Amino acid sequence: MEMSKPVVAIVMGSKSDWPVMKKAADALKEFDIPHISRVISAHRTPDIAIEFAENAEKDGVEVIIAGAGCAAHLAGVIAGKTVLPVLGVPMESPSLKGLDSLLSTVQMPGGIPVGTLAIGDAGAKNAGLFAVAILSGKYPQLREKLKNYRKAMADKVKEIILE
Ligand code: RP5
Repeated sequence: MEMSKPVVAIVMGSKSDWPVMKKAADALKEFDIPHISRVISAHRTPDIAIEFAENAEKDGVEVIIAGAGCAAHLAGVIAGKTVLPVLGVPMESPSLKGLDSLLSTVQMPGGIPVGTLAIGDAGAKNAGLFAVAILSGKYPQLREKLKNYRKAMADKVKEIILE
């Protein structure tokens, strides 16, 4: 695979999101996909959010994963400034357990899509795996690795005998 620069950018609204968003990075690591993880806030650093999204394509990024919590507009703001696929991960929030983040991320008006995953850890992990699936259209070795990954998962389940 010819990937020298990061092809996936993981962005998140706060450093407090990192323990969850690290699951996306871990999934990418399993597939040896170069990536970058950084904090960008749609409301605290809106100019940086726009600049990042405007430059992502020319910087060689192919998929963006954006995690945010509460009034979670980061993924939508970024999607408004790039045609790269944007995957949104809603963070579990203290007051509404992430339902606020989920609805803010998933309810994009028709025209500017954000591919929204589940709230929290599962969503972050699946965002990483979804990025692999998207990239596997261009990098065929990844598709094979993904098939092996699924097979290993199935094999583990088949081994389980409870009584
Ligand atoms: C959002 O607000 C972040 O994505 C985070 O999930 C949430 C809380 O941020 P902190 O107060 O922990 O910085 O912008």
